[in-house]
Amino acid sequence: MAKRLFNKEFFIRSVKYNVRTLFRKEIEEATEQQIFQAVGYAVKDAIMDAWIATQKEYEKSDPKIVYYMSMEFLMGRALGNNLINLTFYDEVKEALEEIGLDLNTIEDQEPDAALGNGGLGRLAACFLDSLATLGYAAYGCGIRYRYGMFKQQIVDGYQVEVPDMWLKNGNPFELRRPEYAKTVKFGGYVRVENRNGRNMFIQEGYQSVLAVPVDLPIVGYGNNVINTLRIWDAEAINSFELDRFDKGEYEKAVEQENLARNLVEVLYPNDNHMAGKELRLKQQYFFVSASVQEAIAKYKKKHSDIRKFYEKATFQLNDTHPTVAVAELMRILMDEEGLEWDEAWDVTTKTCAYTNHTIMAEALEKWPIELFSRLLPRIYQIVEEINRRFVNQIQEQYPGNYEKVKKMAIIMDGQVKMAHLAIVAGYSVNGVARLHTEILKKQELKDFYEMMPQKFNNKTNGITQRRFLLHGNPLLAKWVTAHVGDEWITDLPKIKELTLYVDDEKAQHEFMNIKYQNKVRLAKYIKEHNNIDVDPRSIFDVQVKRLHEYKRQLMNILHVMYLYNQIKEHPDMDFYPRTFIFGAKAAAGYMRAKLTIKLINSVADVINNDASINGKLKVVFIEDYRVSNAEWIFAAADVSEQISTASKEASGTGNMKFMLNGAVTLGTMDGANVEIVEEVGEENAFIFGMSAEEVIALENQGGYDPSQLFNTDQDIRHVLMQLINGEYSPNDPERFRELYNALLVDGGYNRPDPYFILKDFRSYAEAQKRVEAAYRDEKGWARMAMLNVAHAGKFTSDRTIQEYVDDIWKLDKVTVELPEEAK
Ligand code: CBF
Repeated sequence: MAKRLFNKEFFIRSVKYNVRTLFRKEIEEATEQQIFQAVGYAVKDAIMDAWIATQKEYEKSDPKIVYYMSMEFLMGRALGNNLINLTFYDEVKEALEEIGLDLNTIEDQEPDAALGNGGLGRLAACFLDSLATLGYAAYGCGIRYRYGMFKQQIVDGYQVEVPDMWLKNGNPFELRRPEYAKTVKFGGYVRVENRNGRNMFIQEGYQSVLAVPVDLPIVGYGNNVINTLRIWDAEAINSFELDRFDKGEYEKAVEQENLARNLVEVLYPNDNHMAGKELRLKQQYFFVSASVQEAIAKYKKKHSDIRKFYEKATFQLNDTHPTVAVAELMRILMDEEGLEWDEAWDVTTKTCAYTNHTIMAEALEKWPIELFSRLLPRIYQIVEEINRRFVNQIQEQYPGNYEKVKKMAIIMDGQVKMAHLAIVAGYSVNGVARLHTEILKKQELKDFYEMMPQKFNNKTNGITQRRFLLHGNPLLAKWVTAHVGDEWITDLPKIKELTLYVDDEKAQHEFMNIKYQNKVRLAKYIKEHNNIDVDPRSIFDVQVKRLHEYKRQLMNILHVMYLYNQIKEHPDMDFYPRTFIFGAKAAAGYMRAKLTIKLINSVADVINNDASINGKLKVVFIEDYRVSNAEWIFAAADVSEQISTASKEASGTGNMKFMLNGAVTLGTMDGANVEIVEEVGEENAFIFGMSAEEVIALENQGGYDPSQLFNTDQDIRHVLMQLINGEYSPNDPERFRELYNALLVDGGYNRPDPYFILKDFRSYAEAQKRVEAAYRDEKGWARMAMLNVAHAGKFTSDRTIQEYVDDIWKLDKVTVELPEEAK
């Protein structure tokens, strides 16, 4: 990979200059935050030439562009990642050391750009990294939320949500582009006017808001390609209507300003769950309308025939959240560009493609027609017409079958079903792991699959190795490069050559030593943040992800309670020391999830303070799990807990990050775990529990009766009783009754234990035993962990993106040359 030249003197001068001009200080006087800002601006400067060159190249070669539309981009920190991809990281570190600054400390000053909830948003961020690295023209289109994902504080064991003021010190990497602002209209009514025999639809009496783009650079690895993440900010068009104020209409005078402020105020912190709020729909239309307008404006700069728009642009809808894009594109094509319905539909259905990320019923977006039509009157008319035509099509294909209409219509029972709209208007519908796509085809979207099988395809998720190995785990990254060369950075399957070393004792030793050092690094973090001493020689067993019942953190902590009972009952039993590490945010209104966090912390309190068990067991809940601390956590893990109820986790991507960092999967045959096991071999993972087919079959029978297990299995009974006898809540024995009831009485869907925690418990405990036994065999474990790294090649997002390009988007690669003076 060609390395760009780095001019150390120039960089140092630039940092010093920035400190002076931004803060009127010399470097010695500046705060750490100010230094971060100064370094950030210097790095943005270093990016600028390539950013301009990339835009020029795109203008010249006019490639097809993918617009990746997403409500969420969970970017994390930019500084370190940008340096890594510029291939300047070590040079900048050295340069800063020369002037007495430490890059790691500076990196720590940067707040995470947490414009996402979890997997879906982080996937979008990995995709942008891969698109730039592979040299494809792409825009990420999203929202510049003023407050991102909330900061989590743990107070007395409970989660407390604190606003995430990520922009409070400014963001050195962003670029505001008011010259490309767009107007977005809400509400009012549609007046129809006949002009020269053609009906014109004119929206009147609306409220409008200005969408102002703010661009962030997306640096490709070592290739001069800088793509753009365009996040839209909102501004009032007439910020303050003085005449209205003079007339005493104070509220009306500030209405526009309020609309703008509220629109982009905050990210809804719901993962796999629909918020159903009016403001959320407004947010969706806001960024989608602005992005579609922008895409069309860009196209029209070079092309006159709007009927061929799809040859130069494609919209990937990241879940159903941006699905209004379908109707917005139809609106612009018909009402502004003058196309007839059929022509506009032809363009739209060749432009939009949809990714489904979940089968969880509560995540499927449905909007009441009253709300939808009031907020987006013209868009609603268009959706109604799409629905009318689609229902006709169903009736033609399945005459007299009203069940089909009921199941598949876009508008039904007073609701607009966004997934149906996305499928009907999209030219591609993809799931995110093989198993998930099969479930979509055979179960959740069966009727659609039968009617339009050609649209369905699978794109197993991936992750970027540049952030999650090269940046997050420098020790391992260097070691891998020393053994197999550095091509893995842009060609991850090359990492397979590590298999040559898995039986080499020296390599095993080095590998385990690196893991140990990473465990020491995490242990220090835990000591600083949790004031808990953990032993880096113990097994680090980690479950970090959003808190959701289907992900079964509750099963994990019940098992910890069971192990603790075992140690207490048999103090002399042979037990390999274990550290169970959790990290998870719960949606603010998700009470059972929040109670699970409290339970984990309560169990941690008891176990960590019980001197009688000699530190054999430790439990840690890492506060505010996010991208930046995740990088350290993956690097330090021995065991990767991927224990969702089979069929429920569409893919998972944490599972891939752990694997790449040499943690062994303890999991169910769910989501991408299936493919991980396929790559690494079942003997190099710990698989347990019901299969997806078994789960679905049992669900279709209405569930099962866990009281049988409660009555016959003493260990299970014991831990369940501890939920209600005050063992972990002596001041309030009833505190965890809700969790007990969910398992034994009703946990939702009118049944006990809907996520089969107790049903899978024994099998899970048995798999945990196998983990312990395997870990005792040091060489065997090293081999297994190394094999996981070696077989992670498939799970790079570079592979996923190449598949999207080949099968869906059909983009051409672009190469960017820097002008001589910038080299
Ligand atoms: O596809 C990316 C991820 O998306 C989710 O996080 C989501 O929000 N629907 C899924 O839950 C994950 O399984 C999936 O990996």
